[in-house]
Amino acid sequence: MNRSFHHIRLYGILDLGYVPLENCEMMTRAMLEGGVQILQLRAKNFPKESLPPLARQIAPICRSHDVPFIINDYPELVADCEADGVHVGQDDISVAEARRLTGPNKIVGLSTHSLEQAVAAVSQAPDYIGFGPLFSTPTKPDYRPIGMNDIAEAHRLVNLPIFCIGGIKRENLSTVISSGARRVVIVSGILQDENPARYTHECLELL
Ligand code: TZP
Ligand code: MG
Repeated sequence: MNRSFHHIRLYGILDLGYVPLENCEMMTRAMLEGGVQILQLRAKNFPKESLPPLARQIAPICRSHDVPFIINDYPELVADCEADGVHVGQDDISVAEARRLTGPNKIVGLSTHSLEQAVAAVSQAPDYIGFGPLFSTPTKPDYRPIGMNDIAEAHRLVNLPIFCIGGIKRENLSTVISSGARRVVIVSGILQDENPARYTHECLELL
């Protein structure tokens, strides 16, 4: 598995809030076919034990596309999920603790919700950060949107791969890019489109 983020522009999340279990494999294939370059399984409100069996269906599909597979929230499940890494939030355990739990050579990503948090993230040395939500989004309803004004400054100050996230759609992606974004996460835009592979591909073209 190539763990460099150099080429990675588009991050897709298989969010079980949008995708019924029986459609997960099909949706994974569509996202990968469309060109998602890193893929996360996000299963808020699902029992922890239900993750590994599902993840082990998704992992080989990602591997066959040479796309890193990340699970949300549970560093201790990375090995059991056959995942390449974990994504943790500001209120979760530290990046260092997550690395200890995943074991060596795994990806650890960290959410940030302000310029200050993005700058502070550098000392934790995650493999990448999420930066947002830029816009209000039903995928993460309880967070105040931070807008696009700090995107360029975050890229100047933070020497980590930065994935802008939150309310990004094909329709506003050009504006987000013009504001300084180089990498993005798109969740509901992809998952709710009638043709997720095409939608993904069109977003990737813009990046
Ligand atoms: N973290 C910050 S915003 C967000 C997460 C997980 C949700 C992004 O989802 P969408 O549907 O692309 O707005
Ligand atoms: Mg979390």
